[in-house]
Amino acid sequence: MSKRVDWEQIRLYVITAQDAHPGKSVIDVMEQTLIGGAGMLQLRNKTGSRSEVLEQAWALRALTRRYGVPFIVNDYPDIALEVDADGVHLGQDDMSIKEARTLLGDDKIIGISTHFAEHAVQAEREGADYIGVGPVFPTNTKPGKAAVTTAYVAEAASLVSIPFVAIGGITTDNADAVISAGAKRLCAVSAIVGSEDPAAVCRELLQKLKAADRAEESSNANAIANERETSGHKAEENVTLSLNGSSYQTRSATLDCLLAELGQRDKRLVAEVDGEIVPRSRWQETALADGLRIELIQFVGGG
Ligand code: TZP
Ligand code: MG
Repeated sequence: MSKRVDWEQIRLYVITAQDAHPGKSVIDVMEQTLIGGAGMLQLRNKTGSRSEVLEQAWALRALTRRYGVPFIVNDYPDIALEVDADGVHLGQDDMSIKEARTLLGDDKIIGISTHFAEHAVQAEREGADYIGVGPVFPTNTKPGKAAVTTAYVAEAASLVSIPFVAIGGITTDNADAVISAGAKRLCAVSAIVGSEDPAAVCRELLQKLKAADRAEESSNANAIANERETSGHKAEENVTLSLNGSSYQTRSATLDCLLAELGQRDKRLVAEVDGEIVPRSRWQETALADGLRIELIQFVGGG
């Protein structure tokens, strides 16, 4: 799979945290997240021996292959290579992106945690494939790390064009605020793997992301429609008309646009062009030209 991942499909990134689910195996819990729709998994084990990490990496590699999902290893580029993971995740104090790239080659994904705007810009410049943006909220999974707040999520959204995942203290209760700040991808750890039902939490977070997609699509469609309605077609140059007996200059290209420009389009009125009534159904196709005589006759009163 490697670098040829489809980031459009990766909306929810889940990282292991075995202390968050005593009595349940890492592999079972991570499989639940895949069943719930997780689009990318990371092995993060800060306390185990290298051989334990290697064993988990082999198992998660096999699991993620079955689900067709990219697999990332934190802290151990050598293990990432050994198990043919799709990439590595670096911290700010780990090896540089350049060193990781030399070690892993162009085909592997390199992600890096970032905590403020300069980190984000630098990571993109140095060739990171994605960045983590966080911790957005205080979190016991990364204790002692100051929360960057949703303000940094908004900055990252406008500053970088590589994918970013918002991370840190994200739950189903606060995810909407993170998405509203501009996050298209979420990463949650304890809220998912520490829950009784990791698959259900994944589904709920994904639903929130999808709902935001739909809201954005419909607001984009409205903006386009409004733009068309308010600005309409504009002519290259001004045309000079006679409007209700006075000279009038406009860049509206059609009668419909002119009426929108005058704030009259939704009024009850009759429009005449050179003495002929033009029905409302033909306003859009009635082109304006120099010298036309336009009369707008308002209906007043009821009836
Ligand atoms: N990097 C930034 S915050 C964090 C990491 C690994 C931990 C996120 O865990 P949680 O439990 O979702 O707050
Ligand atoms: Mg590290």
